[in-house]
Amino acid sequence: MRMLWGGASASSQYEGGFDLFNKGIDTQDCRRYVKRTDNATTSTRLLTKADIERAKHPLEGDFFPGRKGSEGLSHIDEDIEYLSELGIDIYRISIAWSRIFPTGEEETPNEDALKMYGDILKKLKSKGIKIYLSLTHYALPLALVEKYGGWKNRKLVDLYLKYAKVIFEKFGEYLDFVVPFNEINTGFFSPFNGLGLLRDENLGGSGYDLNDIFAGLHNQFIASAKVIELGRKMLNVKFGCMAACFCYYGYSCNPLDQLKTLQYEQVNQWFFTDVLAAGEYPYYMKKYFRDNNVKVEFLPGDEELLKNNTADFVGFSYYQSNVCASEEMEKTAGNLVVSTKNPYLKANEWGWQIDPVGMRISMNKIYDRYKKPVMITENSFGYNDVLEEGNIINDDYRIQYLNDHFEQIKLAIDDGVECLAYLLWGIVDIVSAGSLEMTKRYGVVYVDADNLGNGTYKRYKKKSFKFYKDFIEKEKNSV
Ligand code: BGP
Repeated sequence: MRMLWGGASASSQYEGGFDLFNKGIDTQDCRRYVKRTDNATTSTRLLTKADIERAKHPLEGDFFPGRKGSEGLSHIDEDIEYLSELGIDIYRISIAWSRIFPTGEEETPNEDALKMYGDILKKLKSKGIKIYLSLTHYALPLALVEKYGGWKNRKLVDLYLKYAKVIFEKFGEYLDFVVPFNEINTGFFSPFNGLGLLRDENLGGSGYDLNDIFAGLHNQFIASAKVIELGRKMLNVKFGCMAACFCYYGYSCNPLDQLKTLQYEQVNQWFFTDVLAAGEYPYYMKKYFRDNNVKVEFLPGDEELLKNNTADFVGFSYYQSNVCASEEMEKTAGNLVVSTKNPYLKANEWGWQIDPVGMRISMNKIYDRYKKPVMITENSFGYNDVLEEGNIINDDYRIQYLNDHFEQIKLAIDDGVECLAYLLWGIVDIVSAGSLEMTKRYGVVYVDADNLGNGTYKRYKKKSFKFYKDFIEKEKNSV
């Protein structure tokens, strides 16, 4: 099958429609936009009890970007036309669990929400677009955080399976690819809060207990395996796992920098895909758990479940590469924070380092490790695009970024890597997951909205729209 070219988005960053069809409040609806500090990192908050109270009872002027997204649900027909005009083969969307089960525990699903998603999937299929579904993209019903403490409670596995079963029953005929969890390796140490753990300031450090983190991850691994086991009985789709690929380089040829780089990649990247694509916990995590007093509770049958329900392909999001330097390493929340700049690379205003060759390196490393097809599930260049006179957006920098990355993808395929698809992140501009900023734009279609949700939400094609459209057409005609 020819490699597919498409796009991707996420419910809480795209949809808006916060109060449509009695949606339950979820963890992404609680993340309040906090003006960015003047350095390149963002100052978004992690979820605390106070944040939840504030989200339930907002103060004057509070803004929760996940509740507006790019107002996608009210522009869905127009946006699908853009996807069709681009000629994309495949589109990745996520479904908000809390639309289907507002508290996560209702007896029956929300039929209005199911109809809404069904209409979207039908429209996409009517345009000949394959569907890649993320069952969840960081968000979980807030009620499950408050009642069970989030994913650290094994109860969530059953509730998640119940949600997945409804999605498979209702939409199975439309689905081509499914991933149970978006970027399972970034949910816990970042503002995304994919585990739904409450940060406890009294704990000091990152505010998390490492045992809660790895209990939550184990439950997500088990949920992923159970979803794949169920889905293989019900559907004819390919199941993926997905991790953010950070592509690490040692700061120098100092062996200590190389050692730190190896360790950083193991804990922050390979651990997750080793479990989900190879089917078992890797040796190096046993030492990590010993050194950090972490005890992961395996229930009877967990090992077989993981071994017998591995992913068909390995998805990864790729934006940038990073540098690991032993003297700059610092441990937080059981992870190493990397802050070193690469003198050979340029970066965007968020400090993300532009490295097309890193894409080729990542594709080779992932394929070499698992000998399973890879899929680039997110890629593009975050930039504060300017809407010029006549509603023009001259994003030549994004065209350059995409062109350079496409070249490296083709070189990786020439190396022998089997790549299923490339998905451009946020084809229509969406809210940034990390910084909650609308001005960190990735798309080839501009959305007129600012970081506080003000604007017309009108869409305007960027210069990169034609670039991507022409590229896809050339790809289709080249086979
Ligand atoms: C990934 C997420 C996406 C997306 C992307 C870009 O981690 O899967 O949701 O947002 O990062 O990051 P950001 O939006 O923070 O710029």
